[in-house]
Amino acid sequence: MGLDELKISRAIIERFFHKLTEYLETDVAIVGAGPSGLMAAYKLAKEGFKVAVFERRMSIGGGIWGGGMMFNEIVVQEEGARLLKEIGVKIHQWNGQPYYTADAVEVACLLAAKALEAGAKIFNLIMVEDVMVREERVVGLVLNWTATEMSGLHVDPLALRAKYVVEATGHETAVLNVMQKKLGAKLKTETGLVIGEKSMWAEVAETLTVNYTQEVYPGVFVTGMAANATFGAYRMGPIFGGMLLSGERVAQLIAERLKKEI
Ligand code: 48H
Repeated sequence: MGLDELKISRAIIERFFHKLTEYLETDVAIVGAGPSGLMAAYKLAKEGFKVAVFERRMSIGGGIWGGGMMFNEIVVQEEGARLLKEIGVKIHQWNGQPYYTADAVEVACLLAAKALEAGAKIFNLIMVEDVMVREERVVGLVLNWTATEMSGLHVDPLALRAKYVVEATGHETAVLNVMQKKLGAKLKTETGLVIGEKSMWAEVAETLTVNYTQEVYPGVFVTGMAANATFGAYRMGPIFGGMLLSGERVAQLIAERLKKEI
């Protein structure tokens, strides 16, 4: 039997649209497939919730791949090591001290693999350009192809509904920025605005990442580096435990909410 190019095309088109349609209504929509977003996706999907992740780039993993200054190894502390072990990443203790290294590529791949295996869906090449609101609550996301934005074409987006949105866009805080600009959204920060991240202080920053992981506006939870940027906390450099722990924390907080609603 010869291969039929039209059948290949039909298979892709039908399957993709089936997948996208299925996720137009979801429990949790996560914006950004970096370490915090992927960990949140894995934990929530494992609990049985319907989870979609939207990633602007072609590849998942966000800032993991580059390790520290393109040396593709990352460091985690004891608590972070627990989570890496859980997803099957090989870790190496450094000089008998409580610093653990892992291969950045292995971390990115296994995080995504675990999220997918648990049932989360990842949509790459799609960017979140806006949110959907009802009164003072975010109820969904507004999506467009990354290529549309890059080309500067005027193409209207599509929307999806989610019970909760996770802002996991890292340093950029892309979701909160648009909410600030278009809704004048008053966030649960000291100023009501995205405060912006501070310079490097790893020890404090790693704790604050987890402490600031919370609902920052009705329907929107912030995680990872976006939590530091939102609340004006320090940056931590290439130690990734806080990102993973924050992803785990945001999943716990949202799971508690969703369970109450059942
Ligand atoms: C869809 C989008 C959009 C959009 C952006 O930057 P990330 O890796 O985020 P975190 O918070 O999980 O991890 C942060 C970590 O990588 C890091 O930068 C650290 C630890 N820095 C410390 C320091 O001192 O510098 O991933 C965010 C993802 C990226 O893949 C973006 O492409 C994606 O979000 N993204 N996706 N729609 N509008 N904006």
